[in-house]
Amino acid sequence: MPTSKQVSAAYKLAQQAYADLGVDTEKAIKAALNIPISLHCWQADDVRGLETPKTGLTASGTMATGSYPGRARNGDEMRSDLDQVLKLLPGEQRLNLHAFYAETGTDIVDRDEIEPQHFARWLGWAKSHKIGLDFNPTYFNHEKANSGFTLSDADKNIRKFWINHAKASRHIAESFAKTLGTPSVINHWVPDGAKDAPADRYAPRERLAESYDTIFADKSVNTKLCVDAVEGKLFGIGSEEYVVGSQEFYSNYALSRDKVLCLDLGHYHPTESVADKVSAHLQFHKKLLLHTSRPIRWDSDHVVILDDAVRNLFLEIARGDSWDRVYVALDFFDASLNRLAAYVIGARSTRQAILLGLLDPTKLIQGAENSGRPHERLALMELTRSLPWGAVWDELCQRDKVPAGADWLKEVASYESSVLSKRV
Ligand code: RNT
Ligand code: ZN
Repeated sequence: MPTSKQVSAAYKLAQQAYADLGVDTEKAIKAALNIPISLHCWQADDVRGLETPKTGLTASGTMATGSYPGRARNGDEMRSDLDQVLKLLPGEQRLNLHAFYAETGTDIVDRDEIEPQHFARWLGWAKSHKIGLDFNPTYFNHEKANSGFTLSDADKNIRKFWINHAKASRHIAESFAKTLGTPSVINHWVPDGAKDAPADRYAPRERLAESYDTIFADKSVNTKLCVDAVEGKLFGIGSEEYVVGSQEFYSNYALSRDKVLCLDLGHYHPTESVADKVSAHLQFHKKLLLHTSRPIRWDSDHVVILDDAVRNLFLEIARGDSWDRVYVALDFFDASLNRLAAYVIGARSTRQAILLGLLDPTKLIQGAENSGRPHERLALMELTRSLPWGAVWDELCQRDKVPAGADWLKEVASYESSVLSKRV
């Protein structure tokens, strides 16, 4: 592993290589450290939540596979794991909570009755780390989601329950924002859909729009503090044929209701490029929420790596200079490997992609394009792959006092032997 002197020496050379292409690495490092990434709490416990486990629930869209030892079994273990993770990540982080991580002690509180006080421990934790909190209503893993429908269910009472859950959730997000002094992005994703061809595709979508309109009609919530986002998808487990909240549904909904549209890297046909969608949506939508994920053949939610999908996504944000129009959040869950490492790999590769975007010699490449030299454009784009960005990354880590290279693996190993291996 490189010493701190070696990191600095390599950085000096890299700085020059980038300067030759008109890129200021100092500016890129600062900007890359300042872009918040919202860590999803649900990698820590394989999306189980902290409610008293219930039986007889149908799978509703999220599923972590694997049985690597060390899963966090309660809020304290989750926070302890996240403490450790935060030490290994450079840059600004946030935490993204799901409603079913409420801690209600011995009381049984159903989702339509949750309150800010049930997240007091999470809030205290966020305060102590000086980080912001984001939120998600949990419209799955619940007996009232067993039909496969929630906000679009044909049963009025089921819809009402979920509408009340969403309303309660928005007040929680608002209270996080007030206490922490930073807006809370609340993302609505419902699993609603059908395994096989429904006879009616229209009515559920009509009901979904109506339910959201009822939720957002609550004007007592300050939408500067509680920032609502909506997330569509192509298909899910049990909704292979029909998803009520499809991409078209949410794109139009968000646009007409002034909501943030969430794009998840795993929610499209495998040949579609989310990177290409960004500049199309940003002509009309004010802001986007990006869920970085890694679909393998389907929406498998593998740990994010620095693949072309992620890299190209942030290149697009850089080339369109759209940094202040996107919220960045992680969304993956893999139970087959050390979960802390999963966080570190996913969060660090997402920030590496951000850095790569900021290091892009855009002016030069666009100059080649604008003066009719497509071969130069292609050659320069290829060159960016082998530029010494890794040296810039190591310097970024060093400046933020977190391990460079793969030095963080040692910390993960020692936490595994002292803490995770004792969880049986
Ligand atoms: C599901 C969506 C959603 C969830 C989380 C747990 O397909 O991607 O964002 O993964 O809310
Ligand atoms: Zn998602």
